[in-house]
Amino acid sequence: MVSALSTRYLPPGVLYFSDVISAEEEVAIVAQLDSAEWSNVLKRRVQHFGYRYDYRARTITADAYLGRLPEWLQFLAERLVDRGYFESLPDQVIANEYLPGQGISAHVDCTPCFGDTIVSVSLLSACQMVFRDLRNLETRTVLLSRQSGILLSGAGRYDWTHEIAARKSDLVDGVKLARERRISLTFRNVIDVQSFEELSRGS
Ligand SMILES: O=C(O)CCC(=O)C(=O)O
Repeated sequence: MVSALSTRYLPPGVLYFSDVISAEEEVAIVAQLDSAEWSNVLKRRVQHFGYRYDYRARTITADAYLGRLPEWLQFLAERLVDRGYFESLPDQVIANEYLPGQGISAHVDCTPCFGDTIVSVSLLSACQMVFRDLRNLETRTVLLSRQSGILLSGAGRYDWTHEIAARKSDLVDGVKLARERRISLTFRNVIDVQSFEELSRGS
């Protein structure tokens, strides 16, 4: 495990970048999220923007459209395009809140629902994300710092799972790092809803 990331260490198609937002922007985004309603459908609280994602059915349908991203997320979506991380403007964001001890199990983001590129921005706390190669179970553990971003594409998006262990601290270079409340913002592009509905009908 390394904390200062070399591109060679990351799974193929994964890119890590620090300082994607400023401390002031982080405070403003968290204030917006906390002034809205968090959903308790999962063990961790979530909020969906752009399109609602159905965790049980693993789908996004046309009636799940919630409207344009709010301005306070749109500027970040535009920044991710300006910096070359996305080719087209992401139109869906899920905010996940993790209290110390909470995590997210190993998964590959819904393949028919979302495009090739996914970016997750970390707010308020660092934590480790574990990647596992589905083909040979090789693992890579990556420290996500506060205000950083991690981009998943290609093999890192489709052939590796990612997860955050449900624990209160991470061991980083032999040092125990306590987790604080962490919020992540995951930006995605919903694949054309019409095609998706055709896909799910098997046509
Ligand atoms: O919290 C994160 O950074 C990852 C979130 C995630 O994997 C997801 O929403 O599918």
